[in-house]
Amino acid sequence: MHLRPLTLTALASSMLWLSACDGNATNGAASDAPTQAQTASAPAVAAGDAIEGVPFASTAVATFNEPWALAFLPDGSLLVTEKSGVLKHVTLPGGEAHEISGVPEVAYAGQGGLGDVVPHPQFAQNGLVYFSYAEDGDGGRGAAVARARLDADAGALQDVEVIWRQVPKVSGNGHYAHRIAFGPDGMLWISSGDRQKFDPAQDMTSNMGKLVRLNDDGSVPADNPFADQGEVAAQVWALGLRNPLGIAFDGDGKLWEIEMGPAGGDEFNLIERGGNYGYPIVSNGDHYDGRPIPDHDTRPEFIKPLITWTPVISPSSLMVYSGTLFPEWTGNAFAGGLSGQTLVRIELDGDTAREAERFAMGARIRGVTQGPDGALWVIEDGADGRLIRLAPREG
Ligand SMILES: [Ca+2]
Repeated sequence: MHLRPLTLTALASSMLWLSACDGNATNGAASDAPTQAQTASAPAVAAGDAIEGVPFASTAVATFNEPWALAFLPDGSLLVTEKSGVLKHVTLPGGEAHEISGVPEVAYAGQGGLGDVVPHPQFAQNGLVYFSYAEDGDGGRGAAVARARLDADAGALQDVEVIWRQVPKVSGNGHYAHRIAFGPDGMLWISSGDRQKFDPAQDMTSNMGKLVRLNDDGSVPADNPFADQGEVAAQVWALGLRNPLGIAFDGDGKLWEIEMGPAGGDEFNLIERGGNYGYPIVSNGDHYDGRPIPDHDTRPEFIKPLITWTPVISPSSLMVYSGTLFPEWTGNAFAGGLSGQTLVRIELDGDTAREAERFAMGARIRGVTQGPDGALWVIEDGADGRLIRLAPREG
């Protein structure tokens, strides 16, 4: 790994971002569509808004090279992954970033590389972080999830242990998905994309195109819905997914999922135990080569999405907001959009959801999360992706 020089923001004002600490480190960030390097290098913003035309104050803190995920730690610092295989520890409010050693070699190509990062719910006690990445192996490539102990003082991951892998490994560099979340049940949830191979999403001998639920050590819980159907099937909680780049629990413990559709048909779903979401048999989008895929309403046995987007927004990430800094948004979901260059606000109501608002962010949004004080944080896609704090405007 190479240490990359960082463009840092000198913040003019001393903002007490971390004075309150409700510690909910919602995670978010992910990838699908090919990364397009932003043409103009985005300089760090020393003062004023980083984004024009949005109804909140925005402050850029640092820039990263193809950032993919961001996650807050209990002390108010955060971790940021870069797709090439670099993990950085970022302190606030200054945005100083320090590379963390010990990341395994990643298969950096296309949509693949270092992916998500999430701290264990008891990180303050055990120091464990979980991260996903694309790896080479027999037959091709696949996503892996590892856990390790973060020694922030030493700037290193210790005791790295791979606890899950996509099977089988296949050709290509797309649709890893590999988003990670911990549920209120303490379980580890992994979104596993179809690797652009379609049929594995319905094949229970593969964990591709699935939502996986594991114990925090990677073992399989006995109460998973397909626990009696074999080793791989036992991991599966839900199936028929394409490229699920965002998973997030709400305050009631419901799990919401957002995924990229093919040509059209991005989806927002409420995940049900053992549910089949129908890909590639049904989709409200169609194949890129123009061949139709029957829409969801033709096959009611599959769970249909609560929201579909055509034209697509290319969702990258998902979080459910639990803060109060934006009091009118408490309990709403937020999704980053890549091609849409948006942050989408989604109102959740019982078992339903609707798009409420779409903010034009002026850049592909790769990740979104919530800071300890209830600010929203986004990270842009690309070679100079900025880490940006969003907060209500004063007055
Ligand atoms: Ca269709």
